[in-house]
Amino acid sequence: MSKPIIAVTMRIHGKQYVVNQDYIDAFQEAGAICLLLVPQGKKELEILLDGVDGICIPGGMDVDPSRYNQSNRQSDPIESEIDQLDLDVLDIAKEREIPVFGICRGLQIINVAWGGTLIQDLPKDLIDHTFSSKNNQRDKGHPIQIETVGTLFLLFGHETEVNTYHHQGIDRLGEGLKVVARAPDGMIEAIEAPNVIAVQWHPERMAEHRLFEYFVNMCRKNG
Ligand SMILES: [Mn+2]
Repeated sequence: MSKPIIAVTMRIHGKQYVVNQDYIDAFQEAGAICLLLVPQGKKELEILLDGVDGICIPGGMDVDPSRYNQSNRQSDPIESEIDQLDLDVLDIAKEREIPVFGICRGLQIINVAWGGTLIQDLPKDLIDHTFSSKNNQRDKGHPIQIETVGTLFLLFGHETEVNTYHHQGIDRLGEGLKVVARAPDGMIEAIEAPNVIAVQWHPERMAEHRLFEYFVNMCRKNG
């Protein structure tokens, strides 16, 4: 069985392009080949994405709120070059119907690319969505309730526990996206659309990798 190629967008740390190894390990264990993308022109990205079977938009910094026409209220840090990279790649994915898997910031910028907005700094009164990062809990954070439609329900059933490392979240949902999971405080924790699945938690840091296996298989069928 041939291995699908999954392109993963990189992040910036100081003067270095970086990618968290957990994503690469998870995709490779699920049977994929990883191609890493750095910021560059959209035409160059179009060339690199020829023959790519799937795209992962991983976690990272906050999206510049000017991308959804809002002034900055505690969106920090932001990195315009990385926003442009993710948005260009998503644009190409939409046009070519390449499957997309969004994780944390990935879910947030997918929502922005589909015309939605973000909550720039989540209130912490009911659930502290930064909980896992403070307590180093890779598999625990809060439960999510899963809608019976969509892929997530097939993988996890009505409810599961996820980690939580985010201070932003979806406010107004982008057009054409469907909410498939929420935290008990109402926070949107997963969205789907044709060829798109995105989650607000970090499945690459968890012990089980059902989502990666599902996504890699989905890309295999497409290719
Ligand atoms: Mn959360």
